[in-house]
Amino acid sequence: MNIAISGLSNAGKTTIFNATTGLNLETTIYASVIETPHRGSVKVPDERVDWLSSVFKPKKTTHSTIEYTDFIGLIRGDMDNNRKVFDLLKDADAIVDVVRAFKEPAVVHPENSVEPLRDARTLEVELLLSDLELLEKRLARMDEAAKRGKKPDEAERKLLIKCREFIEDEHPLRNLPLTPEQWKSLRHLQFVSIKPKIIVLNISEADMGSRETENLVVAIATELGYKPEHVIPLCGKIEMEIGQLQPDEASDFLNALGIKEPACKRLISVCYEALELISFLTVGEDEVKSWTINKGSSAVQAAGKIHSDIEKGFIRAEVVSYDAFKAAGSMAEARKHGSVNLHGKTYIVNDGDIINFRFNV
Ligand SMILES: Nc1nc2c(ncn2[C@@H]2O[C@H](COP(=O)(O)OP(=O)(O)OP(=O)(O)O)[C@@H](O)[C@H]2O)c(=O)[nH]1
Ligand SMILES: [Mg+2]
Repeated sequence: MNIAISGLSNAGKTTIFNATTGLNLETTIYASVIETPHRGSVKVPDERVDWLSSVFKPKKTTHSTIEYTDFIGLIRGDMDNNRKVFDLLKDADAIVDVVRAFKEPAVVHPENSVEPLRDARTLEVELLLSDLELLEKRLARMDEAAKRGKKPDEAERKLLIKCREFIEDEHPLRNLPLTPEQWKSLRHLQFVSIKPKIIVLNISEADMGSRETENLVVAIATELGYKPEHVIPLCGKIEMEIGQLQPDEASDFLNALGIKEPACKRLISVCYEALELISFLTVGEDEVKSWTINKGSSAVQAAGKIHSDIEKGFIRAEVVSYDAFKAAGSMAEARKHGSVNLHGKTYIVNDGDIINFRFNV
């Protein structure tokens, strides 16, 4: 999974990138100019994988991974600059917009004042403008082709016009109600406002847990049509310090600050929820591994995630839930309790299912 960190310049993008990846890249008080995006990969923390690994003692333990990218800031109205950022967003599964709420006079704000609601709106508008440009171009090309005698694909034309109207009403495409087939038919156009988005509100240390912060979260979520849980207030500066610590040191620090979950974990769990992702697990002496799939995936789709041969030759999925396995303590005990069940191709996989696929090659 690839998550692109975006935002205006100096909002704290690199700070959040450092907090989530544990890296320690330079952060500056002036807008940075970099040619290539920063990339960092992190393990998705999952206690279930750690526990299963302690039971099976496999040769290899593999967590799911997330790749974060961090690049230059978006600039209001500067399409040439923003296009570079959007090219990166096109490859992402989700966008994390960092919105500055911290007040630090030494750090230059591109709009010369700290106004989080305005900036969150600006970031959304820039996505809409980019998609609008793409739509206009596409529709113009269809019209030209029609003039030359090529019969237009009416279904596509209608859909694109619907998208354009939605954007002109200032709504991002991610909120447009469409059928799965329509979503699929839009995919190749690589719209950016179609991507799931989460907002990180980068607050001052003094505002952590404050009533003002709570109100700001609600204001941004309401105004821009986000679920409030998809607007995450956190103090980038502190989170970056936490990201540099060893886990045992970090937990003392978190307790002292009253932070329940560090940013690196919190962002991942919110992204999983927003993207409707779940994990299933495979276990054995060779490897304990977690696999990320879409919620609602069938057993045969999960098999395909591992290998196309397992999908093709699928016979049965032998499934035990993580909780039942943990309660039983071993596969033999879980079987005795009747917790291990055989399922066919259409079984809908649950988060935390431990699966052994039986297949023919
Ligand atoms: N006080 C305070 N300062 C912060 C916080 N987050 C970031 N900063 C500071 O703000 C400045 C900009 O942070 P960066 O992380 O470099 O911001 P950026 O969005 O990556 O900036 P560009 O890459 O230049 O667009 C740095 O001096 C950071 O130390 C915060 O939560 N509180
Ligand atoms: Mg930066």
